[in-house]
Amino acid sequence: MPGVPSPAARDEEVGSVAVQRTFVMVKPDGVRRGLVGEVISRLERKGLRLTRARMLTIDADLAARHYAEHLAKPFYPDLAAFITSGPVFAMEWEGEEAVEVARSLMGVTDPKKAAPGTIRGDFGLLTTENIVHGSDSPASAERELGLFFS
Ligand code: RTP
Ligand code: MG
Repeated sequence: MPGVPSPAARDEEVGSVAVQRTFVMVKPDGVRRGLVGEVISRLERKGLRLTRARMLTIDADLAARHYAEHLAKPFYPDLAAFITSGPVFAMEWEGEEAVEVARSLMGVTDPKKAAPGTIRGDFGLLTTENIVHGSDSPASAERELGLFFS
């Protein structure tokens, strides 16, 4: 019948919805400041689903693997010292376009430039101590989830 999609076409439509999972982590400054609940609440209210979580302290080896792309950068020593400075809260979140949605809720890297209404924009000031991490692509999400939830 014209205009009525066949069951196969409907299946394709459902399949095209980009349900993703992403890795989000409250960094040591966020844990110290009691912002774990705030971060969870914002992502939950947006409609993302929390599917796994654990608290841990990152050691130097995990820091180097997680931030492998930044190992040669001048800021890496400060970044490594900070990310290993206390417990973090590591999470897996799921939902439509979860990678980009989580990043948009976080705001840009430098909290001074992050828009009000974002996590970094509302709670941060320093580039290193920017409260939260989120995967920057679906491939990064799979790699990072493997590091923290293997
Ligand atoms: P993240 O990976 O932590 O979610 O942050 P991001 O994607 O927004 O930023 P990225 O470029 O991946 O940088 C990782 C972390 O390194 C610190 N950083 N410092 N001093 C600097 O120029 C500088 N640039 C980056 C930040 O803490 C950033 O979150
Ligand atoms: Mg990054």
